[in-house]
Amino acid sequence: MINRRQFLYLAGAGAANLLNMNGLPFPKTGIASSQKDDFFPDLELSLTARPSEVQIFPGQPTTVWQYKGQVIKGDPTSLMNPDQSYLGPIIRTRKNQKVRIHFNNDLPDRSIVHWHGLHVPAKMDGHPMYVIPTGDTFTYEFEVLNRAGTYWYHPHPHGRTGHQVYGGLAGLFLVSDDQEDELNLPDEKLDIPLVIQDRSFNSNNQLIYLPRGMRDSMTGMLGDTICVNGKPDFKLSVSTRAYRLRILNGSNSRIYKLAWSDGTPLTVIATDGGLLEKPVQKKYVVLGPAERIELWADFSKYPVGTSLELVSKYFEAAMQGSVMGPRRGMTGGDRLPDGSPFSVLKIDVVKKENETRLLPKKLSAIERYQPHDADNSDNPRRFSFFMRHMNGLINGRTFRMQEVADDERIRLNSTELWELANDDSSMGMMMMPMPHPVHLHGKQFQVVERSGALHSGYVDEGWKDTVLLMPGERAKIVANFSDYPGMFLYHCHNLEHEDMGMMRNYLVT
Ligand SMILES: [Cu+2]
Repeated sequence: MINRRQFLYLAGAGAANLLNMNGLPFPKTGIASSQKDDFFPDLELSLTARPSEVQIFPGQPTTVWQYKGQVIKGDPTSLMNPDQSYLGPIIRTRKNQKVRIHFNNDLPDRSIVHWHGLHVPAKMDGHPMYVIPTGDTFTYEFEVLNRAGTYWYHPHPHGRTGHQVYGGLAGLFLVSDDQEDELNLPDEKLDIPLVIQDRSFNSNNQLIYLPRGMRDSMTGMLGDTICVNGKPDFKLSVSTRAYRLRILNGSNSRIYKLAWSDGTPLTVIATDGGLLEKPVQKKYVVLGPAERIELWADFSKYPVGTSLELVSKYFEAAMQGSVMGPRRGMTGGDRLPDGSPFSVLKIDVVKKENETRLLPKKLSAIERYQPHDADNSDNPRRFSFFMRHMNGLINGRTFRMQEVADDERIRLNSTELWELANDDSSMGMMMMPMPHPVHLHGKQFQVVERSGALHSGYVDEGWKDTVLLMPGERAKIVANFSDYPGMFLYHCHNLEHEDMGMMRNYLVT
């Protein structure tokens, strides 16, 4: 049995064979680009999205949608296409590098790429108004202004983002800088990116998306197979030394409560926007969709032969005693509801090696914002996120491509305090309590206060671009709107909620 949604990926495979006749994924049209004569890139890449097949399980390969990349100009090690994974290439850049990327759309669908966490001009941010049709190319040009950190990229066509990311379209965008170099953190083979995603597969090894239709859309897609770097049952063989683990929750809607299986605390060294001031120890870390943490993982205390797991612990995914009851009772992901405990990946300690690196006591300098640093500290902007009648709403409004409301207009170079709320009680029985991971485009911000239903396990000590709000929770954030005027998005990063309209524009002028 092939249902309609599986068929979308399978149909793409036929289209791919035709499109691949063109050969190299070089730019074909460049019509949507704004290529400037005075922009001299240090790094020029092509990135092509197309249907493809990967061997995830024995037997039939899985049809996926995938980014493939190529270095046109610059350091050839800046881009690495992963082996036997649906994930896109890992792009490595340095702060202040100028980057030109030709995005070729060879999907049987419209698309555009968003550089998640990067501070780029509005036109380069992948707003859905810039989607390109099949066969077209969009050329991005920007300078990497972000500090060292683990950023990522994924599609952003309105109404189609959940489908396209689930099909495989996502990749890491890593930035390094001089300050990070000085720390002598574990590098090369000791610097390991781990992209955690959940997927569901049918008996023919094909992806299943939203099998229960609207029921799954309301909660967000929850798969019953945990993949790391595109592979189920992921195993990592390590030596008795320290590693840098860069973890991205690349799932459409699943939240992870990460911990080591033996109870050792997690040593967190970075969040969405790069290194913390100093390492922090957490018994567990709650990581919402699109959020990143980096861990210092030191295996020197374990004897060779030890097996360890990174697990996701049980948590209550909905507010207790809410009018609709716990979210688990409603979720479409019946086989692995949100909040279920499971193993994320297995670590085998296989080799004795002497560690010479020490965990740095100080990692970076972060100027900590306080609420009173904001220009509107007496009168914060308030945005309330909720679902109603199958619509995703922010302050009661759903997404309109070009629409900006009065309370979404921001002065260039201002520093603002925003209060993000997931506790709208005015809806009464219509209110469905669900987590909402809220993402701002184009900015890194700081979480300065949380209130309401307080949950532990967040890492609010550093720069963030996505903040998870559990039901009943509020967070105050401070952001500076410098450098780039124009229209940017803010939205729920539960991708099904986003596709249902829980997304709005803010306009910087
Ligand atoms: Cu949401």
